[in-house]
Amino acid sequence: MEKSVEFQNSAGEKQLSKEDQELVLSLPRVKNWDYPFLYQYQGFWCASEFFHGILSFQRHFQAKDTDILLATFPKSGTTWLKSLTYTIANRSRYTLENSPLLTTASHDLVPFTDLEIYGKNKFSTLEHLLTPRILATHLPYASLPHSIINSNCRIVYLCRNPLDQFVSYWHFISKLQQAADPVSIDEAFEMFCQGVQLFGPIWDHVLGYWKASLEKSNKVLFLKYEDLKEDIIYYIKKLADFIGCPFTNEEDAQGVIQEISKFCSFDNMKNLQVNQTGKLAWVENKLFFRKGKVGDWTNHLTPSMSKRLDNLMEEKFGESGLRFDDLYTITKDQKKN
Ligand code: PAP
Repeated sequence: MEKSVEFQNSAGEKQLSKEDQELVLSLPRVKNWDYPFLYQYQGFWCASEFFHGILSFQRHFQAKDTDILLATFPKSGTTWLKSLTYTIANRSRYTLENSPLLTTASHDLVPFTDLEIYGKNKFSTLEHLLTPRILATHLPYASLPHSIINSNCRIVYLCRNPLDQFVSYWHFISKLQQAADPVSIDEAFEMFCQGVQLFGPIWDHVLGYWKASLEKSNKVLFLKYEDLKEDIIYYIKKLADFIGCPFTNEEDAQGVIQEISKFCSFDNMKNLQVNQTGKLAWVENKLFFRKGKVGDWTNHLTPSMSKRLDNLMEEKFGESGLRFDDLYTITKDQKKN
């Protein structure tokens, strides 16, 4: 397989230059259950098909001060964050009744800048995005293009309890692969605990943005999926303030924030026709809507698996000030029992 790796972009075109192919082939790699191989590039694991987009994004992207970058580890609530940010930022352009989200998936309205725009050479998309441009990435903070770090553009990071993130990812990839014999959750979990997952290790990803948010709180807003589930009204206001589109007292009194929370809710988004039957280029939209719950890991992971991950998270996050007691409320309750 060494020299027969096909360096296609996600549109299936072979695009990596000879030099970049050599770069990728020089990287450490592992066989994994989600992609045939993952390559370790700048400390994170990446599939061969994403290199064209990522390298091109890193080398050429020019951020504007007005840009908003949504950054997530896969399956941490990206789809939800995209809908919320798009709706908040464009509420003077579109009412909820004529929102483009009613007919277009949030992944199409807020495309992944690296994988989708640079990965498929769709540069005209960048020119056609509304202002503020809302961009998205799964890249770790340390691997973002320099112009994002050096400009005044803002970054919103959403993380999720790694136990639920893992379960969500395992379901997603298993459905995507449609394999007769999908990989067992135990096998996938073993690799996850070793830090091997697309864009992982998850703890490095989370810590990179966590530290950046502490150092530059005006630039990086750090959010947790579980917190949004707990008090979405508070976090919609916080998000709106952070991206420079605060709600007026009048909007607040009129219930605009509540309406946005309902509009972007899991049930409402999941049941839209576009998300029931529509497709992105590579996947059906409905795969991005499974349960949308906190704590589904209890239905899939054994107590010994959750304990192992708990210990691992304590080891990785212990010193950082990022409190995982908040995230692991269910684990804590279980421990009490
Ligand atoms: P991505 O990173 O590949 O784009 P992402 O949207 O982060 O995927 O992950 C999908 C998860 O978000 C699913 O979680 P689950 O598997 O645990 O159910 C999905 O259900 C959940 N999700 C999607 N939309 C919403 C929403 N509006 N509110 C809450 N959760 C949502």
